[in-house]
Amino acid sequence: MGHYKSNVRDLEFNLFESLGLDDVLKTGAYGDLDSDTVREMLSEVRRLAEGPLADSFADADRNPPTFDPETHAVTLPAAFKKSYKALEDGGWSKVGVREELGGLGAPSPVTWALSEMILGANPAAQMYAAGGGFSQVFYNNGTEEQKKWAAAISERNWGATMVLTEPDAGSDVGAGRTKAIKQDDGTWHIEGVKRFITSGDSDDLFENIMHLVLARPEGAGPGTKGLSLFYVPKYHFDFDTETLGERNGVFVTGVEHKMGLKVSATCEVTFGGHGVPAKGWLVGEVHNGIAQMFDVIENARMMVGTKAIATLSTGYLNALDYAKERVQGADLTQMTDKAAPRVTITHHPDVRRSLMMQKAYAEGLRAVYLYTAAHQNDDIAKHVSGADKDVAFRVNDLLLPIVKGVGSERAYQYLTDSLQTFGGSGFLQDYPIEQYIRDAKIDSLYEGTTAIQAQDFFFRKIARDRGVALAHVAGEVQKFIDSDAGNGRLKAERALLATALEDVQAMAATLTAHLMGAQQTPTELYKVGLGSVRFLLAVGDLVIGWQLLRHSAIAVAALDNGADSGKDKSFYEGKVAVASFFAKNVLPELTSTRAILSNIENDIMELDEAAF
Ligand code: ST9
Ligand code: FAD
Repeated sequence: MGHYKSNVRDLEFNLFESLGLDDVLKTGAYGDLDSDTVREMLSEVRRLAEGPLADSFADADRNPPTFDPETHAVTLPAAFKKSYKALEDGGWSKVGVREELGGLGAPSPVTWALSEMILGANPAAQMYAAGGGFSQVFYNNGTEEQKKWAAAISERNWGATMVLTEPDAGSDVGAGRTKAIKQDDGTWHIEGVKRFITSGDSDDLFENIMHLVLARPEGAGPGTKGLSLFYVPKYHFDFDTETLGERNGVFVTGVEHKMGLKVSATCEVTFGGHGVPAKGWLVGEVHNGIAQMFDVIENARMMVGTKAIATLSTGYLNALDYAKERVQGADLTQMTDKAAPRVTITHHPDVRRSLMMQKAYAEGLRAVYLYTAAHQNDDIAKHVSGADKDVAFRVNDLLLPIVKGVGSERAYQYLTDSLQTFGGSGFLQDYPIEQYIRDAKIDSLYEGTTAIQAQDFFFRKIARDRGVALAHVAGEVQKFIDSDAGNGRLKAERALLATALEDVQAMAATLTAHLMGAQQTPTELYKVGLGSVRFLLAVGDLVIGWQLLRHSAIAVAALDNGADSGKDKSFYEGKVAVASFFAKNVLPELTSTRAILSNIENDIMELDEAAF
C-alpha cells in the first residue's frame, strides 16, 4: 500500500450531493460527460494516484534531481519519471483543457477533484504535466498564428514554465529587470537572469519546453505594467514542418537544494548569457504582460491551494488509520486503575479533538475549493449560487486567495497535528507525514506569500470590487442561517454561524474604515496591513464553517431518508459531527479576532527596528 490515501466518497459527495453536478451534466452542456463517467474517472484516477503515482513519492525525495552545469541539464530520478509517464499516458493532465487543444473541456469542479488526487499522491508530477494548461493560456492570449503553435505544443506534450521571479523581484514582480530587445524580424531578444523557476529543465520528459517569460521591452515604463509576456522555446521549432531546430539561448544555470518538494526542479534560468540570443515572441503581439501572466497565476494559485488541501487530507487519513491501531494507555475514566485494559489512542479525548480538527479543515477546505471551482463555469455557478456570469467571475476571484492562502496555512498547521497523532513515530521517515510537512511548506510561499494573498483579498477582491462578491457570498451564508436546514437539529450551529458572519462583517467594516481614513492619514493603511492576514484566515473559517454546515444539513436529510447501509451511515454521521464540532470549537474564536482588529494600533510600526 502506497503513502497516499484518497477520499473519493467525499469528492463524490461534494460534486453530486452538494453542488448538484448531475443536474448540470444532464443538460448536455459538457457533451457526453455524465455522472457515471465522472464517477469512473474518479475511480480510475484514484487507482493511478494510490498506485503508480504514489510509488515514487519517497524515492524522489531521497534521490532529488541532479544538475550538470556543463550541459545545463537536470536529471530526474528514474522512479519519478516512471510515475510521470503513467500520468501522461492516462491523459489526465489535459482533462480541463479545451477540446481544440486535445483536452476534454471538463467542467472545473471535475478537473480539480481529479487534480486533488494527483496532487496528493505526487504533486510534482502534476506540476511537470502543466504544459497543456499553459498552452491554453498561450492559445487564449495568442495571435491567430500563435494559436496554431499552442495547439501543436499541447498535442506534442511539451513542458512549460512561468518565468517571473528574479533575485530582486519576488513578491514585487514589477521590480524585474530582465530586458526585451526588439529585432528587425519582429522577434525579441530576452536578456537577464530569473530564479526559482519550477521545471526550468526536466530531463527527457519532453522534447521541448515553452517558457512564458515576463520581460521589460527597452523604453517601457516601470512596475508590472511595463512588463510584456514572451513565448521563449528551449529549442527552436518549425511549426509548419513540425521539426525541432537549434538550441535557443535560454539555459538553466543552477538548481536549488530545498526543504521539500525536491523532485520539482527549481532552477536559475539565464537568458542570452551564453553567446546565443534567447529569442522570444511577444504573446498576442500586445504589451499586456502582467494581465496575461495572471491567467497562468490564477490557475497556479488554485493548483497550490488544492495541493495543500490534498496533502492535509492524506495526512489526516494516515493519522486516522494509525490512531485506530495504536494501543497506548487506559481509558481516561479508568486512569487510576493501573490494571485497566489498554485502549487504542482513538479512545483518548485529546486524540479525538485533534483528529476532528484535521477532518474539519481537510473536508471543509475541500468543500471551499470545489465551491470555488463551481464558480469557474457560468452554468454551474448559476446552479450552485444563482450567480450570473459577472458575479461568478468575481466570486471565483474573491475565493482564490482563500483557497491558496487559507488552504496553505491551515494545511501546514494541521499537518503537524497529523504528525503528532503518530507520537515519535511521526518524526520518522517510516511514515509519510514528515515529508508531507516539508513538501507542503512551499504552498504558503510561492504563487504569492500569505501576506500577498491577504492584501489581494482585501484591496482588490473586496475594496476594489466594492464588496460585490463578498456580498453575494455573505447573502448565501445568510440564506442558510435563515433556512430551517437540518430539520430542527442545526439550530445552535446556525446561531453560531450567524455570530461568525456578523463578526466577519464587522472586521470588513473596520478595515474599510482604515482604508478610507488613509485618504486623510496615510499611516491608517498600516492598520490594514497589520490586520489583513488575520482577516483572511477569519473569512476562511467562516466559509469553511458554512460549507461544513451545508453538508451537515444534506447529511441529516440523507439519514432521515434512511441511509442505513453501514458505510454511508457512518459517512453522514461524520458530516454532522464535524460541522457541529467546527461551529462550537472554531467559529466562536472569530469574536476575539473581531475585537483584536477593532483595536489595532500602529505602535509596532512606530517602534525603532533596533527594539525588535
Ligand atoms: C510561482 C510558481 O511562484 C510556483 C509553482 C509553479 C507551478 C507550475 C505549474 C502550475 C500549473 C497551473 C497552471 C496551469 C495553467 C492554466 C490551466 C488551464 C486549465 N488577479 O495590484 P497591482 C494584475 S510563479 C488578476 O497594481 P503591482 C492586473 O492586470 C511566481 N490580475 O500590482 C493588474 O492590473 P489592473 C508567482 C491581477 O503592485 C496588474 O496585475 N509570483 C491580480 O504592480 C497590476 O496590479 C507571484 O505570485 C489578481 N489577483 O504588483 C507574485 N493582481 O489593476 C506575488 C494583480 O489594472 N506578488 N493583477 O487590473 C503579487 O501578486 C503582487 O501583488 C503583484 C504586485 C506582483 C501583483
Ligand atoms: P520576498 O518577496 O522577498 O518576501 C519575503 C517576506 O516579506 C515574505 O514573508 C513576504 O510575505 C514579505 N513581503 C514581501 N513584500 C511584502 C509586502 N508588500 N507586504 C507584506 N509582506 C511582504 N517564481 C517564478 O517566477 N516561477 C516559478 O516557477 C517559481 N517557482 C518557485 C518554486 C519554489 C520552490 C520557490 C521557493 C519559489 C518559486 N518561485 C517561482 C518564486 C516565488 O513565487 C517567490 O519566492 C515568492 O513570490 C516570494 O518572493 P521572494 O522569495 O523573493 O520573497
